Amino acid sequence: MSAAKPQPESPGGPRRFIRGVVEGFYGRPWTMEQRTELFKREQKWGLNTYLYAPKDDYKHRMYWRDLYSAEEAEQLMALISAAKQHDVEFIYAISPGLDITFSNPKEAAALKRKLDQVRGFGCRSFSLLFDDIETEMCAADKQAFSSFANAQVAVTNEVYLHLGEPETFLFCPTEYCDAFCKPSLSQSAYLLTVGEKLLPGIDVLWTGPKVVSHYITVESIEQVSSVLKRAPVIWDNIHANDYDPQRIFLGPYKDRPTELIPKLKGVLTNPNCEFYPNFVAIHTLATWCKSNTDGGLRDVEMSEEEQDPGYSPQAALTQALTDWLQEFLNTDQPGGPARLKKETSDEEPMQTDVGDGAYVPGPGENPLYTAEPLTLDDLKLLSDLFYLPYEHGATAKTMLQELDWLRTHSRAATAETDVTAEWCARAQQFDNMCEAVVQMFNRLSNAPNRRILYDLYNYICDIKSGVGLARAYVKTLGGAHGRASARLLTDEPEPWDFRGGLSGEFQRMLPCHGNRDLYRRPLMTTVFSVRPYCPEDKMNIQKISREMQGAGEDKAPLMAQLPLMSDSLSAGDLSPSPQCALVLEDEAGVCGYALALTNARAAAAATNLQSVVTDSVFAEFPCLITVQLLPRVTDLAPATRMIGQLLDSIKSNGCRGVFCELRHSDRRMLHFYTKLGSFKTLQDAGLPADVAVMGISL
Ligand code: GDL
Repeated sequence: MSAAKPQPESPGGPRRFIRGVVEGFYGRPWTMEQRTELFKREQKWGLNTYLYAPKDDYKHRMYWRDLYSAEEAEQLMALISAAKQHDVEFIYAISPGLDITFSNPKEAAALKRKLDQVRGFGCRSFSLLFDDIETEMCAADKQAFSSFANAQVAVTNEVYLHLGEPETFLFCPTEYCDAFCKPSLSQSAYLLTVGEKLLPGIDVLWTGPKVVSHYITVESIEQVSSVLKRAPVIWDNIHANDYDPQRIFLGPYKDRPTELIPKLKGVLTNPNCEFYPNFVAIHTLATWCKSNTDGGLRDVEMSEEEQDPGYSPQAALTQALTDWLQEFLNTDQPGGPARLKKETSDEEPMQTDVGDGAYVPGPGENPLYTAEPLTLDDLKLLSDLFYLPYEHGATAKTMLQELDWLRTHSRAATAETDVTAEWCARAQQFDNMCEAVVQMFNRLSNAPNRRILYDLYNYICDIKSGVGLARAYVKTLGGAHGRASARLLTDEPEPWDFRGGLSGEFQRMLPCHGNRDLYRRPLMTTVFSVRPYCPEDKMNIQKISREMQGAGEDKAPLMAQLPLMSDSLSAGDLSPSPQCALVLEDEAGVCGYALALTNARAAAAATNLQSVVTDSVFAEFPCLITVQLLPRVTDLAPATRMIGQLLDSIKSNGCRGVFCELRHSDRRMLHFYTKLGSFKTLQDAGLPADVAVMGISL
């Protein structure tokens, strides 16, 4: 069942490892010219597959039943034959899931008719996609099929057999990643049915643990393979950017150990919507596919260079950027500068836009503008600024760290009258880094290959402005007056001084501000870990609870506070439910905890404790949790992680509602729960004046 390693294609030999690109994103599809360019590159880099699945192409998804017109047919035929010429397998995908009625035989007939038409264009490989659709079946289908999976599998098998069991036939399930599996990967009735009933010649697409997976581990693939009863083809969204118009991904293919290769049927990357900037995404995937998989055990959590002897993301990136630089400097492009073309080519151009007599400035006249050439360092910086969905590149991280340091060590923050020499030196370095971004922008916008530039333009403009704002801000922190500060403080800002439009305003108003903890983590010098509670932690927890209950100017003396069930839980008078107690630790020891009682009412009754919550709260939110953090935990991200883990365990214990009791004087915890955003105030009536009750349904 496990797929072979990448190997030379041999007719009649073992089935090949599918490696290439899926055009599977939302938004403007690529042009036929771009797709043909893609096939050339794929061939050059050793990739062998292209999956045609542009979400917003009318006849791929919304009007899937409609046949192609003569003109469209001609274009598709040309495309399929271009793929063939470049040894690329063209897989035609169709997404009927928006409105198909599985039980109506006319629908299967419509699918067959459409795919027969495409077969007539020379295509031999096909795919049915059921991603991103409603999971509720219509009344007619409910009558005919016992489940959604059965309906999909029936129609897929029928179409596959109709097409004569093509060598390559892919199926994308509706539960296409761990996160979508209900209730979990190993218990998903949907996927178990797919695994059992989908004909064995059909391969299954899978995006990994999440839609956009940070890591894909060997273990996770072994798990899904055992459910699906076949090795999946990874549909990798690592470089997809259709979900955020401010981001594009120019970092290397990463965090997928090459040990995966023998465990998979293939890998297809669904990259950025912009065609030309995908050079790095596709080039590095090709390097990964070619990598040597011999070697001992590796761990994706290990540091980058040691994690995978067969593949180094950094080396693959440098290789890709070196080749990409040549592409940028290629003057033989539509819209490229004729002047350069003339200088670099021996051939006389048939026609140039400067005509025969190219302008030569006379003495005392303006010299011709000569652009500084783009460098490899520029491209490295560009890639660092637009790296990967879960990671910024090294320079971007340094810039964030430096800005954070400058902010927290400024005059205003330290109440000093002057900034120190160190502050000034670091502010200067930060300014230099910002200047490098501006210079990179200038050289990029003068590069001869306009097609790549235009695809990148909005992004580089955006980062240039963002960097400009940060630069001006640092100047004001250092006490600069004049233009820099005026730019930030003016009453009449220009529109580029408040970025992001309405969506930006919404984000700034949300409690977690888009939950950017990911990028704050590298700024922290403290390393926190969350681990299960053990009996030796009891004393520490009691200590933290007492300390926090008594801390704060406006807190009543401990003895005067009304006892809460949470106090008994923290004091150890009530024991937390099994697998429902976690502690947070830093280098100095335990600094926080999260404990839960999954049946709080029963525990209260058993110990004769008075509870402040009403019976209706108990009925809907049976589980009590209590969380506490020492003041040295200033970043709430690790605590958020801890509570996330606790809620997961509570949920897997079968509990569907959680509440917590909070004292109004405990502002920190009130702030924490409010910031989490998901906890709502449950009960006001009948509570002591000092107490609030918040809860969440799981
Ligand atoms: C998805 C969609 C894909 C989209 C991607 C990133 C799959 C199977 N489907 O869920 O079309 O481009 O997310 O937004 O990945």
